[in-house]
Amino acid sequence: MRIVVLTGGIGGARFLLGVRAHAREVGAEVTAVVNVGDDLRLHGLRICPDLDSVMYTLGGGADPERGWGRVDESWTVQTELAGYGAEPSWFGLGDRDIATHLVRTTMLDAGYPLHQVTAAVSARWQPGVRLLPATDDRLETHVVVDLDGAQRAIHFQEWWVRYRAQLPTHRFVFVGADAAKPAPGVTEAIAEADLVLIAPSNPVVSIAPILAVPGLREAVTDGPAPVVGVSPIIGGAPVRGMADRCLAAVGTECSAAGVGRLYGGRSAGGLLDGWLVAEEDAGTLVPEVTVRAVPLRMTDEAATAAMVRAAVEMA
Ligand code: GDP
Ligand code: FO1
Ligand code: CA
Repeated sequence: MRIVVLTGGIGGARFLLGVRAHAREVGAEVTAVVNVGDDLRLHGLRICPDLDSVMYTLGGGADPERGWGRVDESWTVQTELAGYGAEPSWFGLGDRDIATHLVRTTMLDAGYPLHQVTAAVSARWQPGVRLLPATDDRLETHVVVDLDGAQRAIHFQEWWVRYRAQLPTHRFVFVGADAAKPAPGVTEAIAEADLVLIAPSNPVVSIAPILAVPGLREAVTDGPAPVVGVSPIIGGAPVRGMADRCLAAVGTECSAAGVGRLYGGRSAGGLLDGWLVAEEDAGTLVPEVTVRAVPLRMTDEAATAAMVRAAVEMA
């Protein structure tokens, strides 16, 4: 059995722990198609937050509290950068994390495409899941905000890390999406999949940038595999993070129903065949979509694997 998961960073990474556990139980292969819209270039380094959250989490190197960056981290370089007044100082770079960015940037600068760099860098971590960036091409999420009395587009990371998503926010723009191609292996994995899972990731800044890559959405909707999504919203609120701010900015109700309808039913031109919601949201209706209510808090790997089993059963 082959499972493909569309995923962002922290939430998707925890979900993938459950997918991997379930896959080991039933002998399935898992390919994660990971968002690259968060990526940024800083202090000369290419940083891929969602790929790294997934890689570190599956590899056992992630800081479990933060969800991003490394466990047992130190911040000596960050302090030295501040000593030079090197801006931006608002984005935290841990010493261990910087090694990942150095290796990745060196390989990218040598001309290796991101999907090859991802395979090389993640080999150290033995994630047990194939990691593919949604695209090898430039695709960056920028956010149109009101700032200093004018409308401006700022990088997603500045919007989230520097301003904590507290600026008046008009829309999200996936810079480069139109010219981007699915990374080699992505549409092939989807075409051969027995099941496509939409992780309980942020629908607006994690899943949408993946689907914005021309040909990727169609590969899913026209593909052979049933598509089951997992709601990141429980009882009208995200379990963590700023998905509520994102949904508000795109005019979508912050609810399991709202996100289900945002993804839409596959037979109505949308994405989903099935939609897993929390028990608190039992009774959620999404036109043309089979909805099922199950425990949806990823409290540990077994709880998450149970969610995955429910998704597989729906398919
Ligand atoms: P990011 O890229 O680091 O923001 O991570 P993702 O986009 O992959 O996931 C963020 C989303 O994960 C948030 O919207 C959370 O609501 C969701 N999330 C986190 N923990 C849980 C959980 O235990 N259950 C569910 N259903 N969603 C969760
Ligand atoms: N998130 C923060 O809130 N503050 C940070 O200083 C920060 C640094 C950082 C460094 C590397 C990395 O891979 C991720 C980092 N993140 C940080 C998380 C990042 O903003 C993620 O993109 C978001 O969590 C959403 O995916
Ligand atoms: Ca992300």
